[in-house]
Amino acid sequence: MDFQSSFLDGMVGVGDMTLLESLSEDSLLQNLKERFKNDEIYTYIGNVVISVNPYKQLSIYSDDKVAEYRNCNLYQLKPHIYAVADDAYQSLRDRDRDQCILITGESGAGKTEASKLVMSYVAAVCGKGAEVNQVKEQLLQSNPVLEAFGNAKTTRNDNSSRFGKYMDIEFDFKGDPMGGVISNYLLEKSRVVKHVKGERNFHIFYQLLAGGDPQLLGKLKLKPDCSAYDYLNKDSTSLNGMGDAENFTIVKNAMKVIGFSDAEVTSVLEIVAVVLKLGTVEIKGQFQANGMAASYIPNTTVIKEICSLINLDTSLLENAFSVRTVEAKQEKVVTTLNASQGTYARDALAKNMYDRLFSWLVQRINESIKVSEFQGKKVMGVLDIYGFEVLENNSFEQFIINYCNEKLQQIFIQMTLKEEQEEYEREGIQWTRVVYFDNEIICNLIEGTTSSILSILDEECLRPGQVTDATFLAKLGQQLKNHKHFKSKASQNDKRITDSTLADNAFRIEHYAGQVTYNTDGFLDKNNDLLFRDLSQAMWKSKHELLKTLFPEGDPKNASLKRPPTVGFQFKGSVSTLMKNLYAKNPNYIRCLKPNGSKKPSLFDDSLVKTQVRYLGLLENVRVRRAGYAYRQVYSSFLDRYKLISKQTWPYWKGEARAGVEAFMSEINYPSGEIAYGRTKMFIRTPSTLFDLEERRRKKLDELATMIQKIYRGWK
Ligand code: AD9
Ligand code: MG
Repeated sequence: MDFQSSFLDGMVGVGDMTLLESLSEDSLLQNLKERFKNDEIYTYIGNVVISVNPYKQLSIYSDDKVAEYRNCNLYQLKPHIYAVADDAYQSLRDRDRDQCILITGESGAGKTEASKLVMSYVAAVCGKGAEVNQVKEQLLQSNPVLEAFGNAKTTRNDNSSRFGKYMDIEFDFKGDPMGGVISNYLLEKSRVVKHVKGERNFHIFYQLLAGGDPQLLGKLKLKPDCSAYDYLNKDSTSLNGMGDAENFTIVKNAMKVIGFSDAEVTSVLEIVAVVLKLGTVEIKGQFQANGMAASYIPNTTVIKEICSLINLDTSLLENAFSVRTVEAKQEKVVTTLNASQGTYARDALAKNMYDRLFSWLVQRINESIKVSEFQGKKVMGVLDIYGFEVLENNSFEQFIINYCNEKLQQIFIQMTLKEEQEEYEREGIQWTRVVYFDNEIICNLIEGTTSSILSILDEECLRPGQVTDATFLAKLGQQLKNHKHFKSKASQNDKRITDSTLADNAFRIEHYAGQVTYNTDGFLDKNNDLLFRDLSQAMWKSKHELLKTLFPEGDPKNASLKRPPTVGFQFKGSVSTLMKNLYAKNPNYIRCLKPNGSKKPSLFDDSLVKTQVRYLGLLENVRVRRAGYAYRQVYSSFLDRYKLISKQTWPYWKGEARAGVEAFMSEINYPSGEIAYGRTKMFIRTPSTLFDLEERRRKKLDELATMIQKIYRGWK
């Protein structure tokens, strides 16, 4: 894709940063700032779009705008996300190339909004007709449903995606959407039972309580009051500008459009209610006659309500919270749980139930939007995954999220360089490779088959004997002490640790995006993600159809099922599949920036943006883009714009476009090497040459205007 010279006409700053006169981090930053202050939130680096979150509604997404970009001559249009969407769509439809839209940036930078804008643009410009419209609606309506169940308010973002999402939209040969497939990546399920002050649980809980009518709440045995539920932070239930009750109506409607039956919606809400209520089941400890601690439930009202909702014998659930059965060598050993183990079991059940419900929702949506295999299918993939996160306390979840972002950065580097190189080769132009920071070393540190953080974690999880988060950390320290991007105190010999902020139970990774310290507490547990068998068996015995299907391992027939793979192992597998999928497609990039940390409009925090510019490698991106030639354009468009500077080509040129360009360029004596003629495009090495051409064009336009005025006056 070649974005035309949108920096040219009445543009604030420079619309394509490959054309910055003097390139430095500061000039790049100033350009973004100047544009942002004028509500120009989109800026290009060649074919990459930088988007700065405006934190306010701009009038740039109207139907008129869609029409403008649709029939666009990109020539004079301002940079816009619609331009990328349009280019990707046209290339898919007319050039038969599968596309992917990669949206990256930190939490709150605007990825999810960007993905929705791309989807709505494509929906607006592709085919019409009743059937196609239904498909479009279903695809679009998957967003509110998945956001309700998978997004939550965090300190960084009121609507933070707590899962990763990749959606393939499938088109027929005409470019009409036929359906799609959604893949979901690791939901942050720990949020179900715990979240820090100022944050919230997943939106659906609040939506149900605020928007459910008395009859529904009565049926679900819920009170319309968040403070009645321990899993909902009592001090943080309001969400600025977002009405939970209104959103509940939107979600219910979206489920209907997708094709959920009333019974399915009820089943889903029953499980949501059960999860909420589990948090209020109080588990206490007592000593038995044999001196062993045992847990019990002093007040059985809630557990009875739960069991009536899921059609289960109360004693089965009570039992699952108070004992644990372990089968060893065909022998069953039953141990009693103390109060904290009982509470742990309760929370584990709530987290698993919600997580499995979420995956079921994705599958159910996929069933509705599924298309059977057909010839000539074209695909556009849209990736919206949780952004890079650095919190005060970073745990396993942040480790996984940041690992994923590391892989995305890798694919960005490889594909940008590859693409650039290929373009020069295609056009038959000489180019020297640019040195770019390659984060492969960090990816290997995390996911390598041996001596990587994930491999060591799995070893510890699978090793019999006394394994703890501390033994895991010690092993990391031993094996990785010489790694440039890793630090921990676990290794006594590590002389590099002079930093007192690195706690004994933590390790630090030097990510491409900066240092992050991870607290290892809970790593083993979260990676193992084992649910006591008593719990899954109890759930499977429930006569609640949906719930039962969520716990297949509870079926005695499946009792001999092998140990499920660890969370890290599974995640690595899905990331690798995702990467293969992305590599096979033509990439389009949207790189989102967060202008400030307080979610405010019109505030541009230089240092915050600078950090992001740095870690997104934007400066290198510009350098790569202009390492050879800063500007390139297909001959016909170039001729159209500049033909008026020469009498040879103005007003008409009858020959080939390339010959026309060569004709007028030969009249100007640019230094040798400044211009190169490729097979379909012409290339300009430095921005000042382009500006010179622009200046010549402007003068010519002025002359023409004066001439016309004279003629006009002569007439009068
Ligand atoms: V996270 O990694 O999921 O926590 P995102 O997805 O990058 O994050 P999101 O798209 O949710 O961020 O944007 C955060 C908020 O910024 C939105 O809820 C909007 O209020 C605001 N936003 C983002 N983009 C735009 C925009 N183009 N126009 C107006 C925007 N507001
Ligand atoms: Mg998001």
